[in-house]
Amino acid sequence: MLISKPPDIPPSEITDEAVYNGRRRFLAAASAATAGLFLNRVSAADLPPDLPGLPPARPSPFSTHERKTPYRDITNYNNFYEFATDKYSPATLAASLTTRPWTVTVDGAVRRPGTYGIEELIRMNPLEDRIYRHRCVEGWSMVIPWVGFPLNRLIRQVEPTGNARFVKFVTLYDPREMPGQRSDILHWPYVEGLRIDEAMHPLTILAVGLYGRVLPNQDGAPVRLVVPWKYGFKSIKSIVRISFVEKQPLTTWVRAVPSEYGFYSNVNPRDDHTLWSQARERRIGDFFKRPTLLFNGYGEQVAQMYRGMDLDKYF
Ligand SMILES: Nc1nc2c(c(=O)[nH]1)N[C@H]1C(S)=C(S)[C@@H](COP(=O)(O)O)O[C@H]1N2
Ligand SMILES: [Mo]
Repeated sequence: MLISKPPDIPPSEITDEAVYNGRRRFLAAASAATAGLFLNRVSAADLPPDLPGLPPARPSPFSTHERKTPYRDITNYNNFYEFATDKYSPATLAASLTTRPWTVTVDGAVRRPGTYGIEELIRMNPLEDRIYRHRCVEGWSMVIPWVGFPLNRLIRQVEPTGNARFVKFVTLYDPREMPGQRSDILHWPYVEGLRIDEAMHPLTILAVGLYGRVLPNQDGAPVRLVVPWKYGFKSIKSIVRISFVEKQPLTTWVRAVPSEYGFYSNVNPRDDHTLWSQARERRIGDFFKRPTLLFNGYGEQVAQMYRGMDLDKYF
């Protein structure tokens, strides 16, 4: 993510990515050479370490069957500005975040507002394995096996009123725990939002795990949003508040750079307002880029929500 527009776009992110991919390929080649493995085979280091498990999750028909991105990539290449603006240090810096106990407050235009402990949220909602494509606006993508539950389950429990047109999500604000919040690189706390029908959509989940284990901190522990047809920045991490509101919330990246980031931010290969062309993407671990798909390939499920809307205007 970039805060400023040209001319000071130092493509540091892009360079980062190139360096990262180069390093990764080198490591993969080296380990394949020594162990005689095929590049794409899952090795022990690709699987989660001994984090606490979660209740059993059932597979979801919404999962993609594409090859999953290895665990070590999903957990070592993160955007989490509360910890750092580079993608490598959240893996270590986020380790100290206290994620238990943790509560999520649900309030606003609902009949049954409440505050839920994280364990309670997990207990109340049957978990599912959801293997989703994840597309960052910076041009990289992954395939991530989340564990979570549909957000619409929680929404039904709190009974939104007719005034609930949008849902606003807020990340923890605690500069002692989140060192990035001591700088004003973004306006804190991180805020995201969805239209109520997007929030109710069966593809929209709250994720509490990854690869069958609890979420590592750098991926948004203990609970984060996942909206697979939108750019990654919509999928807000480490949520403490979910509010039902009448007006479209002012979200963090729209507030920072309104010309670049829109409220909707549906993945769209034709996007031309962004700094980067969105036409293609690099799947982490792949050498060649691949074409980006409208709605990140989830158009069949979500396109009807945007019928009649000018997607260039509402980007
Ligand atoms: N609170 C918070 N949520 C966030 C971010 C962030 O910096 N802070 N980064 C976003 C961006 S740009 C992306 S691409 C995804 C990255 O999720 P991942 O690290 O689990 O892949 O998280 C999103 N959610
Ligand atoms: Mo992103």
